[in-house]
Amino acid sequence: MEAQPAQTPERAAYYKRIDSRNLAPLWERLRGIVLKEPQPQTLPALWRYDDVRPMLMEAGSLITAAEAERRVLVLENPGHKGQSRVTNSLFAGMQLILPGEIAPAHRHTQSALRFVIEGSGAFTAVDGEKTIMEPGDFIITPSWTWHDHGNQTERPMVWLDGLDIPIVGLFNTTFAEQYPHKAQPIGRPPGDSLARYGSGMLPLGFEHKALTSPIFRYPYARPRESLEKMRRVEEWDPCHGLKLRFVNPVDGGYAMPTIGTFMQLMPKGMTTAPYRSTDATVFSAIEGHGRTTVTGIDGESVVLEWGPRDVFVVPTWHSHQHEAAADAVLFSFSDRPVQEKLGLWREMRGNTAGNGRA
Ligand code: GTQ
Repeated sequence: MEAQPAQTPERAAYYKRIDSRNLAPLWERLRGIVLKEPQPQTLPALWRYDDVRPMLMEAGSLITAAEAERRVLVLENPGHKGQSRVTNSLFAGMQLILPGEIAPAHRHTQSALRFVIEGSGAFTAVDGEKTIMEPGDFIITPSWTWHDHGNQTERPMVWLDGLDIPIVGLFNTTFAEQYPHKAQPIGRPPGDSLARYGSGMLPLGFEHKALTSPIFRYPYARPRESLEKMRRVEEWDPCHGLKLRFVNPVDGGYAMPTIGTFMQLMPKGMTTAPYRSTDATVFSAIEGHGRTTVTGIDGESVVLEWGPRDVFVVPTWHSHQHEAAADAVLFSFSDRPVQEKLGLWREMRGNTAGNGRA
């Protein structure tokens, strides 16, 4: 890189003068905006569920779901304080619905995923269909669909929310509105979308114009069983163990247009090979425990120790290695579909130096 241009009184006076005309010298800015490689502000971070849960329950006694609209503790990345984001491009939060509560119906252009952490049998209603939530389920609220959440069970229900709020913010394309009633009318039986679209088949003549998968709920049992069967052939990916991608059955693409979702299994004792990619990733541990060593571009390492229900973040272009102390299953999500569509996504496997592109 070229050295920073020298500062002279003439130049300084000139910069000041052009600033009043809303002009700026690129040669003073270039090094800060066109970087040789990513320098994310996002920090590696971990939220232990045992720490978060009591605080979430405390929120449950401070405010109702109805008053809060969404009773969510934002998982705010310490590198993005005050910005309500878990990575530069994504939002994450822990949402609590207590027995008898309804989080009122609304819709927004932001897409949401729910990854169920605790409780059983509460529902989220999307587009006239109630979707029952069970631990480990991945559930989708597509952009601009009415959704309300309700809990008619005896126990609190907690899930991890992932939304593309910062992406929609970047484009200034946010729209939101309240439904005139607390809950939307239900027009189809629970599980209807999974029955129609989630069996490796599609109804004849089915045309789907939306960009999001028509399946609202991907129950945990299915990918879990796939991983269990697949492990028998011992074809481990050195960087990921066994890693599956949730797909939209209509086109084989990601289940959501802006957020990629994944589930992986690593057998007890596995240490994955170093891996980095341009999509900062949010992990939610489901089974097992282990640790992830995350190494930044400056070579500094952080060790994140995780167990079931913990959430952790690996920032963009940070090399990481997982060590599974017991058979471990991780759910994860990132903005990878967006990066791929824009031709920006890169990965680097192993320790080789370079920028991941020949
Ligand atoms: O459930 O609709 O975590 O609108 C943030 C914004 C959840 C939701 C969040 C939302 C929702």
